[in-house]
Amino acid sequence: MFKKFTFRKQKASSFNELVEEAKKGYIPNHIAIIMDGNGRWAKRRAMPRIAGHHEGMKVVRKITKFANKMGVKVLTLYAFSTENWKRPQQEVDFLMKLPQEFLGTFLPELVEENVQVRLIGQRDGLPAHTRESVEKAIKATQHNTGLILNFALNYGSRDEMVYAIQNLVTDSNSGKIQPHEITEDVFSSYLMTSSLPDPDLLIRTSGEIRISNFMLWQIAYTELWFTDVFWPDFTEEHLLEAIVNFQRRGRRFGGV
Ligand code: V0D
Repeated sequence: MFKKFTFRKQKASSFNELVEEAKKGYIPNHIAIIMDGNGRWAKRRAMPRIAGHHEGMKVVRKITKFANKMGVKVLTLYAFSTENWKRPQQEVDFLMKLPQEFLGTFLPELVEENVQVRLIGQRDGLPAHTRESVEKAIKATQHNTGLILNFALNYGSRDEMVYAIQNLVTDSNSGKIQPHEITEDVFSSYLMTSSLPDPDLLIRTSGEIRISNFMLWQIAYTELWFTDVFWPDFTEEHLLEAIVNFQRRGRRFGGV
């Protein structure tokens, strides 16, 4: 009479199975992340903002490892913007010590995992201790061939473009380049990301739906992924979710 309900055994895919499945598809070469929500994460726990930043630093390590494991080539992390100097001095001082702390603990691990550290942003504006520890890591990892871990520190996209124009005009005035020779590729080569591919996927955490002066030129064709998750709560599962969603989208770069 009645058709018996048949419960087809739903195979509960483990996280590792989902990872292997995703790896069969197209993995974005370059993922950029705006690591937002550290302060709000702390406030929710009645903790000082710096506690959120510190927790966020641990997530950087976890996500770097996972991106490397997934076969991502470049991971750009927006750690400090040109606007962030407006924050309370104490908070800025704390943030500027994070690279040292991070590298003091994890540099051997990055070397071990063949990660290459890079930096975009105006180095001149950074405190000497911050700049020196990052430059030491860049040097120690410059020949590594695995994931490029590109930190955006004291970075602003408009600032980057103005700086590019200054150098371009200097080269034009000295006769190194003619105006008609300036193409999109030439302009790109004057940006701080010159040796990197454009991001395929940009992720912003914590529910803000803005770009906030991040890689404006470079994200012309980038897929955008916004999540409500605060950066300190961001996990490998969340990154996998963003990658799987990316794989489902058809990218046409303006074609059909
Ligand atoms: C605070 C969330 C790692 C965003 C992550 C100076 C805000 C934790 C670094 C880091 C920050 C930078 C360069 C480097 C090694 C590590 C970092 C800053 C903030 C701003 F070579 N986390 N992190 N830098 N936060």
